[in-house]
Amino acid sequence: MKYILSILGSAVVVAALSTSVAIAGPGAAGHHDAEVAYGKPGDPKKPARIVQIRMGEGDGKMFFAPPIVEIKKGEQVRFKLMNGGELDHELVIATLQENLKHAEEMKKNPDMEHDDPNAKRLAPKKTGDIVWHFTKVGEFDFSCLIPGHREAGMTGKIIVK
Ligand SMILES: [Cu+2]
Repeated sequence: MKYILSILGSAVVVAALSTSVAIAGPGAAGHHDAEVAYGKPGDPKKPARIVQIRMGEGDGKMFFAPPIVEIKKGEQVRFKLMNGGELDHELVIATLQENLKHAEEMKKNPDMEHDDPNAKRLAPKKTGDIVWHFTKVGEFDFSCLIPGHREAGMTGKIIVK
């Protein structure tokens, strides 16, 4: 395992040197492509359907627009995220159960930042992408897990058919 990890480590260094693309570090090195209940990290080199999602707040609420995204099984999607609000926001894709659990953890550690393939945090007026490959049918959640935001309306649904 050590051997594999060191190969991965040097591949990341080479990639980082040869391009200026930031490599998002997943929680567990070596599990980058691991498939989970809602699919797996996308391959940015492969074609993807573009889905734009705007994040923001207003009228005492916080939102994702649109709040529902329909996807075909097997489709790779590039979410183009735009934070149009005045506060930091994030989008975390997971099962509803995982996001609810994660939201509780965030209340204990409000400064926890996400830099995983299924999540992106953006400062006001910033844009960013998540590329995700939806390999399994089901209904999944996307939420902003910054304390108070999900409760204020920052949650949406991904339906994979
Ligand atoms: Cu938010």
